Amino acid sequence: MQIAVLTIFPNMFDLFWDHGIVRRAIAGGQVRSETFDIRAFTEDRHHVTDDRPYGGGCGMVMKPEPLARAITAAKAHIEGAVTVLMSPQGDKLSQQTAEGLARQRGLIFICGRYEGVDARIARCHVDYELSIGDYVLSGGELAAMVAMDAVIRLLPGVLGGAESAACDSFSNGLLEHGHYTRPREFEGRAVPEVLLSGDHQAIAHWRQRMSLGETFLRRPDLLEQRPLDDRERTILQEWSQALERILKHQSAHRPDPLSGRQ
Ligand code: 4GX
Repeated sequence: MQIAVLTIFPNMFDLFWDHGIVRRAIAGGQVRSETFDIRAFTEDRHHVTDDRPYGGGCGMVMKPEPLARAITAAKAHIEGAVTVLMSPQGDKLSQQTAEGLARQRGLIFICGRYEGVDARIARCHVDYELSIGDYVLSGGELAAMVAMDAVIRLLPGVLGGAESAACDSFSNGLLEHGHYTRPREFEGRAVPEVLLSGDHQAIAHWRQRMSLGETFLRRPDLLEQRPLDDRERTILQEWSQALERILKHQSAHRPDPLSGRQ
C-alpha cells in the first residue's frame, strides 16, 4: 500500500516511519510512505499556510490553495488513493474502519492545524473524514499516526504468524485474556496453574473464559454488539451461575438482626 501524509510538520513523522512494525513494513515493501510538506506548496514569499477566518472569531484557518496543490501532487504519486482528513468531526476510528482503510490501494492523510482547514477543501478534495476520538488535539499529525499504525499492521505480510493480527484484541470483538511470562512467581503472585499444565485444550478454554469474563466486566457494550456462539453463551452462563452462587451465599450471611450492630 502507498501512504502519503500532508502536514506542515513533516519531521514529526521521521520517528514514526523509523520504528517497529511500521519500519519493517516499509523495509519489507508492504508499505511505501511519503511525507509532503504543505508549506512547500505555498507560492507567497513568506510561505504562509493559515489565514484569519471570514466572519471573525478565534483562531486561524488553513488556506485552501497550498492544501489543494499538495493533495493534487500526492494524488499524482498514488493511483486511486483515498484522501482522509483527520478531524474531530469525522467518523470514529474503530478496528472495522482500520480494516476498511487497509483494503484501499493507497491512502492520503491530511493533517490540519489551527482551527481546521477551509471547508471547501473538506467538501471537494476529501473522500473521508476520520476522528480518533472525542478530544481535541493541536493537530492532525498524531491522529494520522494512530490511524496509520492501526492500518499498517493489518496489511498482508506485515505481521508474522506468531504476532498475527488474528490474535489481537478486537479482531474477534472481545478483550484479550491476561498474558504471563517468566518468572513463575512475581511480587508474590503466581502464574495461573493451567498455563503451566501443557494441556493446550485446557489453556485455550481458560483463555476464552477469561476473555469473555474480562469483556463482560470492562466493556459489556462489546458483548451487546456481537452475536455469541454456543460455547461463548455457555461460558457466560457459567460466569453468571458463579456470581449467583456467591450472591446466594451472601444472603445466607445477612447481618443478625438481634446482634445489636447495624
Ligand atoms: N481526531 N484534531 C485536526 C484541526 C482540524 C479541525 C477540523 C481539520 C478539520 C482530531 C481528533 C483532532 C484537532 C486534529 C483539530 N483539521 N483529529 N485539528 N480528535 O482533535 O482526529
